[in-house]
Amino acid sequence: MHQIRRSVCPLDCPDTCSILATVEDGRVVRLEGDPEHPFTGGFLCGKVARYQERVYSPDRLLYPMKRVGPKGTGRFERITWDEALDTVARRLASVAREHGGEAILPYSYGGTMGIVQRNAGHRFFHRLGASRLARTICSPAATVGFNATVGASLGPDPESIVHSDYIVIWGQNTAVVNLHLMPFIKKARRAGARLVAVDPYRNDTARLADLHLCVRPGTDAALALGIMHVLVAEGRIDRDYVAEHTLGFEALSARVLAEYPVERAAAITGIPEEKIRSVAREYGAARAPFIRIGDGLSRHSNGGMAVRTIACLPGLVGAFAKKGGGALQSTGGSFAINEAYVRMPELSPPTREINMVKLGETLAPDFRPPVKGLFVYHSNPAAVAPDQARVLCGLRREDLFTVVHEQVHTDTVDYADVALPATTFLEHGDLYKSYGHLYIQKAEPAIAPVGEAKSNLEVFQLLAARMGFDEECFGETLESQIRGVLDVSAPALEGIGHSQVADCRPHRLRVEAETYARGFPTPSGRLEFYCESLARQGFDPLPRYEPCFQEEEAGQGALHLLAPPSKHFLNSTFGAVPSLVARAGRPTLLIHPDDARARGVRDGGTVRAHNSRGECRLTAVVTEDTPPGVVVAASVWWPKHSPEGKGINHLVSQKTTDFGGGSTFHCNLVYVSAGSGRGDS
Ligand SMILES: Nc1nc2c(c(=O)[nH]1)N[C@H]1C(S)=C(S)[C@@H](COP(=O)(O)OP(=O)(O)OC[C@H]3O[C@@H](n4cnc5c(=O)[nH]c(N)nc54)[C@H](O)[C@@H]3O)O[C@H]1N2
Ligand SMILES: Nc1nc2c(c(=O)[nH]1)N[C@H]1C(S)=C(S)[C@@H](COP(=O)(O)OP(=O)(O)OC[C@H]3O[C@@H](n4cnc5c(=O)[nH]c(N)nc54)[C@H](O)[C@@H]3O)O[C@H]1N2
Ligand SMILES: [Mo]
Repeated sequence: MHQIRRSVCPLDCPDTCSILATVEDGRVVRLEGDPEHPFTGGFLCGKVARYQERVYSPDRLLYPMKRVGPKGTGRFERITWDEALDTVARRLASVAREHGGEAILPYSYGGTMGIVQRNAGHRFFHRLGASRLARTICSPAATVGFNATVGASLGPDPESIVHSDYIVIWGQNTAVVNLHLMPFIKKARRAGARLVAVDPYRNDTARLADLHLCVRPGTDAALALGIMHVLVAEGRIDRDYVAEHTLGFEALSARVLAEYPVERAAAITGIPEEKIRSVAREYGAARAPFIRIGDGLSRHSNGGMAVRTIACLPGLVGAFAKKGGGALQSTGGSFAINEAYVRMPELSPPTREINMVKLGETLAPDFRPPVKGLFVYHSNPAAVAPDQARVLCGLRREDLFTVVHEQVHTDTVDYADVALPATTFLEHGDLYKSYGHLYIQKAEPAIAPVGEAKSNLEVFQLLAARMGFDEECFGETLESQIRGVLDVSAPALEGIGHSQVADCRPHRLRVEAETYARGFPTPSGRLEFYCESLARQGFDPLPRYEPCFQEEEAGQGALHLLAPPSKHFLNSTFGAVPSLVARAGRPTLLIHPDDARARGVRDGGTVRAHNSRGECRLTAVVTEDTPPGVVVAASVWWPKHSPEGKGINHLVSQKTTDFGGGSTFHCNLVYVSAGSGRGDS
């Protein structure tokens, strides 16, 4: 007997697919894309289509465990939930008593994007008076930068891209990370749209494009300013739109005319002048140009300003007012739901905030006041966080009590004092929004929890009870929290309440495709070429280009490392699926033939990549897909699946972005040498 259950992909990906799960005898045997969901369009990516392998993986944590070997060795003994919860509650209470609540750090990110489960720990840690975590590892620079120009990440509706005649994918490997947008792009191209990709290497998406602008990493703002120069100098501006809907055009045009002639933009970006001119002319002439801005390009020290600058382009040509035009960074701002309802920030005393990008620094023995208790859930910092050597060093500290609530036996679990088994999305319910489309959907569990796994919500409810937190909110059901999240009066949510989402089908927000048609949610109500609020924070109020590195940082032979997502993984989530790990092969480094030759590196050989933070070994792929000076390592491998247990994030720094304190995964210099084994350099 089999049944089809509706579900939603909980992974941190813009596509948020609607899923049909086939269940036989209580086991999930097949997952398929929901044909009724307009964005999912009836298919899943190659990763999630195999998610059932992950549910029943030999790496799955099935019961609570306590550590019996040295930290990092992953040796555990089974314990009961009662013993686990008692231990965790007792240890957290003693840390709080001896060192203060701030000595406890919750660390969580995007393992599940479900609104209730993702936020279920917040009220607990707020009540505990723990340090607050600034969840910055992904895209704050892009969000802050985009919003400085247009006010909020509202859209346009990604589905409207079918009406565009000129599509620019800027800093995103869409065919890998936003796969379900591709059918819409294909449709637009069938109707004649041109596709341009702006990326420092020829990724899977650039390969499909009509034109690939191979920009030097971290120089996108200069490219956008060069394009603006052409638009202004040649009068390819929508004057009426500019006058009515934008702020600061005179100042912007003075700057681009004086400071960003095409020759300068070409010298900075490495893109020939003629290409910059022709792209600017095509962009200016297009009926409805659409720019898909990836968060990838924002993971540089100058990334926020780069995104803000690109977001100005549609303002010059009036593209936001055209069906199929505009610039899309995220649709997240359109979901007017009340997530604070789950988080309850009002429970927190004024505690310090710790930037998650700086976990390595935070766990160092000299950090004051110290962190003595760490609670990791739905994140895998031992694999995904920057400056891996520092992170692992911190996790090894004997005086740090570490709890890890996880589905599978990750590297982070290896460092836990107590490991708790977590349910997957097929085993718990939740409400899901998206950052890449405009549908909201609820999901019920498709199967019973595997082993003794418990959801985030259950774990924090049980712990709250053990800690003696007797406020009613610590017993609040999932249903009641979903009701609270949706209980807002916003036009986008009209007719989408608790009882409507109960059908577990996708519900489209009540928003228009041209999301800024009624004005921009900026302080001036206009698209801000000139942004006063940036000026108040000490930034340049106008778009500008600032180099990522100082000259002296780039020593001889340094190469620019990009560490973007792999097609076979989603962050580190699929390290627990052997068939996907096998497909991904081994950790590789794309390197240009000239750079390979100069270093005696051969295709398929082992290379050592290193910098002041550490080193790791990878297999060289010698290819012209990457230009001279740039190397690319698809991520994120589990360190324990990497040579010598060292992942690429050994080479990534804890440096943060200009806006928002974000991560800089693509803004690192490395040295590469040929080498086969340990010890050579
Ligand atoms: N298969 C798969 N899908 C995923 C993920 C995954 O790991 N695997 N991760 C998910 C998550 S958490 C996120 S946040 C999103 C990520 O999605 P986005 O951040 O929107 O896009 P990415 O493709 O990660 O961005 C990486 C691309 O940016 C390019 N890039 C790097 N530096 C620059 C630059 O200076 N200029 C320009 N123009 N481009 C640059 C890289 O070369 C690469 O092609 O994807 C989600 N989807
Ligand atoms: N080199 C490099 N590093 C990167 C990136 C990159 O592009 N390159 N991308 C960065 C980005 S954009 C991001 S967003 C981060 C993402 O980093 P993370 O959010 O840490 O993402 P994952 O590595 O997928 O880890 C999520 C973990 O949560 C667990 N999990 C899933 N659901 C649940 C649940 O309901 N409860 C509990 N308790 N656990 C659950 C999963 O088993 C998984 O191990 O990585 C960053 N790291
Ligand atoms: Mo992310």
